Amino acid sequence: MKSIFLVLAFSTGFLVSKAQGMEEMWDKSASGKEHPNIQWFKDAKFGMFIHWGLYSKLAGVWSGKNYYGSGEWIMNQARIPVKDYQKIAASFNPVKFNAGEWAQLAKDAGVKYMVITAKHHEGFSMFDSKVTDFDIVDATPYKKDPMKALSEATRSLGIQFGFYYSQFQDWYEPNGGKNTWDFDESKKDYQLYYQKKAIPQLKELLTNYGPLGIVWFDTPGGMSKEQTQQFINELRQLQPNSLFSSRVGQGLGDYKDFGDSEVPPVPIKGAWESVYTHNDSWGYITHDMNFKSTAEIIRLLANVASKGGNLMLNVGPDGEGNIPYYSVKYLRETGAWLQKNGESIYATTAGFVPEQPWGFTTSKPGKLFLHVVNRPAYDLVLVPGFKNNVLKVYSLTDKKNLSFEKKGTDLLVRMKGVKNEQSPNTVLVVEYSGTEPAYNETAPVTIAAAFETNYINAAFAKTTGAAKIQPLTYSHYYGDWKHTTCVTGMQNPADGATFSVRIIDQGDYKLILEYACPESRSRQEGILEVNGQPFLFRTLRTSEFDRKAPLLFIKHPVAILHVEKPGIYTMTVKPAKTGAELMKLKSIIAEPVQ
Ligand code: FHN
Repeated sequence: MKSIFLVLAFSTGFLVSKAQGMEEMWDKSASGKEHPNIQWFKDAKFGMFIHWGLYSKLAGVWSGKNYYGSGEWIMNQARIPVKDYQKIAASFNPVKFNAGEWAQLAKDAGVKYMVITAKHHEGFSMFDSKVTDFDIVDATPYKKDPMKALSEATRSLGIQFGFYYSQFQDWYEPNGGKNTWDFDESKKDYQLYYQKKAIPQLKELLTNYGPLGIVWFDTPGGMSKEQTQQFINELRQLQPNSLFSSRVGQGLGDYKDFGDSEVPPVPIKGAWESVYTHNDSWGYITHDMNFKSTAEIIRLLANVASKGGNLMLNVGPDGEGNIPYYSVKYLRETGAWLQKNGESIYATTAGFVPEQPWGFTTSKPGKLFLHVVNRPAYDLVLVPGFKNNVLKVYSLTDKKNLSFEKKGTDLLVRMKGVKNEQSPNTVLVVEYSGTEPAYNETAPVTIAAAFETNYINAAFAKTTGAAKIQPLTYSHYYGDWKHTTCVTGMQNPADGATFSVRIIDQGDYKLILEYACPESRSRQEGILEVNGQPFLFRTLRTSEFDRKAPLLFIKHPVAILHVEKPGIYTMTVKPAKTGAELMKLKSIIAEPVQ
């Protein structure tokens, strides 16, 4: 009876057919109502994403041409007709797939949950579906359901298992979203596609593969808020404990997913996740070797955890079922680091001390974890704004007690003797008494001579006039999204970006502006003011902002600042005259002059 009601609601012919903007593609807003089963997710902190499909066999090549960027989009990039694309299934035979090995890799990597693509935009089902013949059991020589084995193997190692499902985009289906090269988008009946394929398949996934920790939806579309709510209600009945990601759409998800490869610049309340490729593509591409190193993965994990979120890192197995060599290698090395330092990541919350030149902080009751990713010269770690009484400080891996002193609310920790072990992230633990203080949003940014480079990021600016802090999203290769928070909109002297900084050490500092500026708006005069002392500069050209192209930033040294008296300084960047936008300011950089 209920599903007929759903049909009724859906068949009101609610057709939507317009290009998906960034906001739509990535619904970052979650319902805000905490799901009763959310805590495991919040404590998990680290997940494995797996993009696997027919595109994995193409490996970024079609008709002898190499494609760059999201390999899972090759059917779209190359405008491959369904009649040609479906033929790939006939030779898709992942004989090297081994569920136990994949699950063991997840275990060795230290991830707490795994999400794999049951069906991506290409419309091919990587599971045994009775709803279509375009699936791995009916359409390929493999004739087995890898998802059955993988879900069991993963759960048997205590790792939560979930499915990614492209609920709106389906380039195989005449009424599915976004195949505009075979089908006329304006004539599609998305509701029919939801009725005939998406919903029945999701019911299969929520019925035949045991308890799912997560259902990861993506690029929502074709449904109103009411229809999305009914869609969720229907599926929720099958697995009330399963968490639905925010890209179910309409702000109705159980937790928030940021844009691809995006980390917010400051802590975010509630459950949220950052998703990253391991190289520049989600799906396997033979010629994409730009893998993030173990150090990059560990630092990214600490960065995300320090803002209270989860990192779900992707791997893209090839058409045979092999996980790329560097993904296996670097994930295992990450797991080895988590073996020794996991306490500073798993089940932590955002650190109450903002990002510092030396690194990030994460929290547990009575403990602040200092993630030292840039070891300070003379091994002295300054933790500003530490009001609580410190009981002891020690290095996490060898529990070696460290000497420390408090000067006012400055906690100074001596790392002397802490073995470096070439670790990309050395964790120190500060145990303190009293309740955990709130995150200090107004804390000045620290600048210290102990670091070759001190960044003052745009996110920490106080803006005046028309200036605003704006996250800019653009891409390098196709679908390989980048995000940079900048101060934009500075067009006259009243539009400024002001930063409160705390300069710890006396001495000279080279001040460098990091910005983007198109030729058409370059050669404009600007002012960098430090405690009222003006330094003039004229902007240099880099590139125009274009979502489909890299945004190039220049590091433009504009002044030497002599600091006689350490303390709080105010730095302001603004146009010298009224004109076009002065720049897209990414950061001010302070480098101690040796
Ligand atoms: O279009 C997809 C893309 O192929 C990939 O699945 C990512 C993963 O977050 N989501 C969409 C783009 O944001």
